[in-house]
Amino acid sequence: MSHEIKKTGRILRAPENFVDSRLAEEISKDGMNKERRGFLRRSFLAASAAMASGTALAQAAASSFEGDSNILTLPEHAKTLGKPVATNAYGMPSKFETNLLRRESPGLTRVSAASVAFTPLQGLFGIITPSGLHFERHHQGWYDVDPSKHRFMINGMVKNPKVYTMDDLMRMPSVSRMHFIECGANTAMEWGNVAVPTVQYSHGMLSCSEFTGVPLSYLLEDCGYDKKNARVVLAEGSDGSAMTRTISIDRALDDVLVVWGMNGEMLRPENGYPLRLVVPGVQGVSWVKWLRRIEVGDKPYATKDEAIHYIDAMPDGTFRQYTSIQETKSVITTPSAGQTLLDKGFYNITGLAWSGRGKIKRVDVSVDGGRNWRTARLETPVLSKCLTRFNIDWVWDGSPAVLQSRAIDETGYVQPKINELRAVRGTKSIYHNNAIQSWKVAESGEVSNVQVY
Ligand SMILES: Nc1nc2c(c(=O)[nH]1)N[C@H]1C(S)=C(S)[C@@H](COP(=O)(O)O)O[C@H]1N2
Ligand SMILES: [Mo]
Repeated sequence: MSHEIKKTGRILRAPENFVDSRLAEEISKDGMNKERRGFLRRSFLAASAAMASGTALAQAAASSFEGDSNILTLPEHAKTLGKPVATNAYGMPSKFETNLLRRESPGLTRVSAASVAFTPLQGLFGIITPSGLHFERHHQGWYDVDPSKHRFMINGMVKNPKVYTMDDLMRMPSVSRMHFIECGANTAMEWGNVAVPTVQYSHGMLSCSEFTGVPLSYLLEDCGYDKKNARVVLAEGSDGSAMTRTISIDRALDDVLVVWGMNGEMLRPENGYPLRLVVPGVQGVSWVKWLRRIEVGDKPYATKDEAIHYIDAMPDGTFRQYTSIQETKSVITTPSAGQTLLDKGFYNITGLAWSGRGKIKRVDVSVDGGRNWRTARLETPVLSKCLTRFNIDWVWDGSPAVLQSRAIDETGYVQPKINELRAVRGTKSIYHNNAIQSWKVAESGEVSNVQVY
């Protein structure tokens, strides 16, 4: 593929401020955060009760309906007037759902406003992340930028450099596309065999939305980019971190979007309101938020965000640069670490699969640590560079089990085991860990994060 800009060189190791190894050790020693586990146990109770209809669980529960006032007596809400419309002019989740939140990992350090809050994957259905739960990752905090004052410029190797207002952009022919965004550092702790306590913290720098905006190719044409000599574009954010990323011109002309819309409304401030870049299949850092400028150039810019950050430490001491694509990956979101199976019997194993190179072709699931595999059901739609939901039946016999999922994409790429990945990549990396994830189910029903080789 001509998309990737490949370059390998010896570069000094970046100062490490992402993983707080001391806290990480405490988590791995302690297994998991006790308070959090209590919450998940309760929420899983509620979730499995809600899921019960139409399953073996429903049959098991049927005998206990006798004498249950919740079904025998009409509830208050069946006999009274409801609240009037527009009491919540902007609709909010039920008061019974207020525990489902973006959270900061107990194992990571917040460096002033630069931080990350993870998406609670264990509590979500389907493939779209509700906008209020879309993960947020900022190098310098977030802003609520006045759209009437926001400007977007295209300059560099173009015939007509232009400055656009939001009104200019929103008059253009727009498209809407569903794509996942994953931070390159998602699942970073697993490189060092640090078992973070829940799927929210191991995989929650992952979200998926419908984005609306104008193709970057349209804007590049509008400015008359230099077709003969242009090799790359540089995207620049208007925030205090001056986030800057080089993107190859092939990719920029392919499926990159300059967007204002997310899930049918304007972007949320945390996610770059009023304008951000969408770079399908590529690590989150290139999806520049509060986008202010695109410069067309003829060589990679090697900015701070691509020369000392977001490089992959290899076992031979070299660093890989511009390894942008998020390779095929999947994870079981329920049952997952921190949850508890309350009884033997039927469970729906469910999870997410995605590939930065196209569509998911197949997901296999193992309940015995990778010895035997069964093919899961993929729920539609299955879209390119988008999350795909998978489901598979499982009857738990009460003995210890190790749950894994393995995704295969349309290029034939198979998601690797952690030891296969380590053999190539070593253990010093932070980024691009797409290994198969293992969840151990103990006899007690408690599910925890383990590594299986
Ligand atoms: N301007 C700007 N853009 C940015 C960032 C930033 O700090 N500033 N963070 C990047 C990183 S590292 C990621 S993973 C994604 C996160 O996008 P989200 O906050 O919408 O999930 O935005 C990227 N774009
Ligand atoms: Mo990121």
